[in-house]
Amino acid sequence: MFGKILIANRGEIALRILRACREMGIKTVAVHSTADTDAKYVKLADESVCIGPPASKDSYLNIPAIISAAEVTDSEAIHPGYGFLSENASFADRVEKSGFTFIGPRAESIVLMGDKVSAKQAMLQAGVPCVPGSEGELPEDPREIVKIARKVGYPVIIKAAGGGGGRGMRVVHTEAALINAVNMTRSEAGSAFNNPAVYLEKFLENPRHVEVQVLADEHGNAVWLGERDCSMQRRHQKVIEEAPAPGIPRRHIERIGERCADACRKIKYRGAGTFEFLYENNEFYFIEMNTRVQVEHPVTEMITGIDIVQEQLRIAAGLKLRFKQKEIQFRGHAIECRINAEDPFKFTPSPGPIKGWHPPGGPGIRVDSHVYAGYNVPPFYDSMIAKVISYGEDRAQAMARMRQALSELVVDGIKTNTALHRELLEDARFAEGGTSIHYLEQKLKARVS
Ligand code: MV4
Repeated sequence: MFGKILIANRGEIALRILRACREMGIKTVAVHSTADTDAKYVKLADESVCIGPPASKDSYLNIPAIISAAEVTDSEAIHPGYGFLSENASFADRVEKSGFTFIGPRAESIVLMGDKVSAKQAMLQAGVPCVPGSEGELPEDPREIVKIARKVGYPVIIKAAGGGGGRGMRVVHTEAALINAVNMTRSEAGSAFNNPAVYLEKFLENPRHVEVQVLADEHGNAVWLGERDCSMQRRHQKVIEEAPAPGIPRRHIERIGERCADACRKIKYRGAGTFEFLYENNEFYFIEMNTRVQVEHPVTEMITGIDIVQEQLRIAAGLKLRFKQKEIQFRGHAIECRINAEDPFKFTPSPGPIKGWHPPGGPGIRVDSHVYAGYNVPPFYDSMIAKVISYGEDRAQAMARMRQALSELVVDGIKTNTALHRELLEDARFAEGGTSIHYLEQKLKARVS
C-alpha cells in the first residue's frame, strides 16, 4: 500500500479521501488555493502545499503546480476526487509519466469514456443496452441524417460527442427542425469542446436516472455495487440521491449490474466507475460512463458496507479486489441530501461566513462536510457545503431519519437549500418513489414562493 498520497481536490471530498487514508495508515498531502488555506482538511493533512490563487484554473486545475507538489512532498500517488482534474486523461497521463500513480482508471479508459460516441460504441459491443440512435457520429450528408432520424422516430435528441452531463444537447420534435438543430449543436460543440462531432438518439420523454456503481482491479476482476437513483435534480445538478432505486425488480438490477461488470472486464477498466442509465418502461438505456468517484458514492457505501474510496486506493496500489460478487450483500436503504450554499428560491450561490453550524446525528445519520462554525464559504467553487446521508432498514426508515436530521440541521450566516430538502421529504410523490428526472423542475415551477 502507498505510504503517502496527494489529494488533488478540496472541500468535503478532500476530507473524505483524507479519512480513508488515515484509517489505512497512509500519510496525506493536501494541496490548496489561497482561498482554502484555513480549510479543515488542510489543517488535518500531514502536509500541505499552496498551489496558487483562488481561481480553479490557477490552482486545482494547475497540473504543473500539482505535480511539483507531489515531487517536493515525495508523494507516491495522486487522488483527483471528483470534478476538477478527475476525468482529465492528459492529467492522468502526466501523473503516471512523472512517476506517480493516478488513483483512477488508465488514461485510455478516460479518453474512451470522455468521447460519448466511442463510449457508446464500446458499451454496445460489450453487451450493455444503449438508447437507440445513430450508430456512431452523424454523417455530413443531411439526407443521411434525415434517414437516420426517420428510422429512430421523433422526438430525437442531438448530443455532442465531447459533451456529457447535460452540456451540448438539443431535442428535435420534427423533421423540419432537424438539420438546423444538428448544425447548431455541431457549431456549439466545436467551440465548447473543440470537437464538432455529434450523434443522435431517440429522446426519452420521462425517464429516471439510475446509475450502477462498479469496482474493477487490474487483474481482470470486476464487481457491481448496486444502483443509485439520481432522478431528483435541477438543471443537471443532483439534489437527492438514493440506493437502491425504488420499485425496480431486483432481477432486473442484477441483470444490468452483471452487464456493467462484464463490460469492465471487456474494456479492461480499472478503478471505481459509474454506468449512467436512463430507465423508462422497465428498460435500462446506457447514456454515459463516469470514470471517477462520485459525489453520491456514500449511499452505496451505506447499503453495501464497502468503503469505495479505500477500494480505489487498494486497486491503484495493484491489489486484487477483496470480494467476489456473491459476497456483496445489499442491506437497507440510504438517502443523500446535498446541502448547498445557495438562495433557496433563486438558486444563486450564497457564499460567506458560516456563523452557526449544528450538524445532525443519531442512528443511521452520516454527514460528509468540511465546514464548521466560523468557516467562510469561498465564492470561487461549487456551492455544496455538506451531504447529509441517512440509512434505514427500509426506505420509510431512511426517510424518517432524514426528516429528523434535516430538522436538526442549522447553518447560520448563509442561505442554504435545507428548506427545499425539508419540503421534498414531505412530498407525497417522492414518498411513493420512482419520480422522473423532470419531477423537481415541474414541482418548482408550481411552487408559490
Ligand atoms: C437523454 C435524455 C432523454 N433521452 N437522452 C442529460 C444529461 C446527460 N447525461 C444526458 N441527459 C439526457 N439524455 C435521451 N436519449 C434526457 C437527458 C436529461 C437528463 C438525464 C439525466 C438526468 C437529468 C436529465 C435532465 C434533463 C435531460
